[in-house]
Amino acid sequence: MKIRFATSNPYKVSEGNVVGAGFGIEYVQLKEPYPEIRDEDVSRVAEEGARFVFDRINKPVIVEDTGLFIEALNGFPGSFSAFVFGKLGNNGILKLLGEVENRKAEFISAVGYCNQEGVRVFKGSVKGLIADRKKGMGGFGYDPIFIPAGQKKTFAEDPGMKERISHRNKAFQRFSEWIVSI
Ligand code: ITT
Repeated sequence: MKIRFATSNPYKVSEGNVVGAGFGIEYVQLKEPYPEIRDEDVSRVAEEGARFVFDRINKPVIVEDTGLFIEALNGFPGSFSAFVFGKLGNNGILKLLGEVENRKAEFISAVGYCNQEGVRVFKGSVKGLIADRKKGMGGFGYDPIFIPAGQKKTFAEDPGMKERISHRNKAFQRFSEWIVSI
């Protein structure tokens, strides 16, 4: 089964396909832009994005929105992670946190699927810590500064570990299970 995945980010497609392989699903990148609404909930962003693309192409599609929620920053950058990454990057986040002891953070991923019947959203999350400096060359985005709970390495240092336990892995597991069951 092939599923259209509207995203500008090919890494997301590869990570989705690691999960999809176990379900006989191939996620195929569709470079169809959509507006990201301003909402603190990544589910709402994914939901509205999926609806927008479906209305455009009139074919079933998923979009996925991810946020990094840092506890000591009251959940910032959260659903504004793409904008903040573009403006501040990982160095800016590390500077904002400074020597703060509470390094707790969570990645939350929401996959929105839209077809003629409407939209459904599937979520996945992983808790962890913000590292004291950037480590690793793999992955993308905030991966060099995120160490998942129970691990010693950042996602960027161990992309194989990321593939197994990430927020995206969990959200795609939930979506994939559902789509093959209907
Ligand atoms: P889309 O076209 O799918 O929106 P994007 O890369 O802009 O691609 P998001 O809006 O979901 O995706 O991402 C928000 C930000 O968080 C963006 O800067 C990403 O680089 C970063 N990000 C998303 N998923 C990530 C992950 O698994 N690991 C590290 N950073 C991630």
